[in-house]
Amino acid sequence: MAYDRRIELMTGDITSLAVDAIVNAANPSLLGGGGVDGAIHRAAGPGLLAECRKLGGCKTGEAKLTAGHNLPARHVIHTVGPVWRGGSGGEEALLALCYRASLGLAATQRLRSIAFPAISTGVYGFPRPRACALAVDETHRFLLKDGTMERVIFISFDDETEALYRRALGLD
Ligand code: AR6
Repeated sequence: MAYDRRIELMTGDITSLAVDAIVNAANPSLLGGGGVDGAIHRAAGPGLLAECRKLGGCKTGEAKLTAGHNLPARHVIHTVGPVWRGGSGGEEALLALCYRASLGLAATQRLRSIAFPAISTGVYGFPRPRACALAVDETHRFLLKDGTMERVIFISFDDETEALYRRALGLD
């Protein structure tokens, strides 16, 4: 299958991207943590935490929007991926929901560019090949019926993850 040219791959730090929204792989408290969540809060500054405190948390598979504060990105979409517990607890469906909820929220806000980290593949332990394939599938499904989004970036922190995205897009 030919991949949608609105999809781009990058390697690096998501906090450096000047896009309409970067997606945060958060936890249900939305009050910060390690990994990409910690990096986003550090770069955004204390205003992000203050705004997050007012949101009342976020359930697994859901997404909430804040401003980007000191980030070059205009907004942050906070989503909570599933913790991997072997795969029989609906983890795949929940991770798919994260992508659907984040893209849906971006579309309702008329955002045109969005960047995703590999949600759940760090501390939460979701197997990377499956997570990358699922991210690509859900995004393709969304883009088929969306006329607003211009760029969906999958940003990897390491070369192996980028290779997994390339495979999922049929680029290798
Ligand atoms: N830019 C892009 N990707 C990154 C960055 C960055 N600056 N930093 C890490 N990654 P993780 P999770 C990649 O652990 O598995 C937090 O404590 C990383 O290599 O950040 O969803 C939250 O508060 C990995 O591929 O998120 C939660 O408690 C991916 O981002 C928990 O971790 C996700 O790794 C969420 O765990």
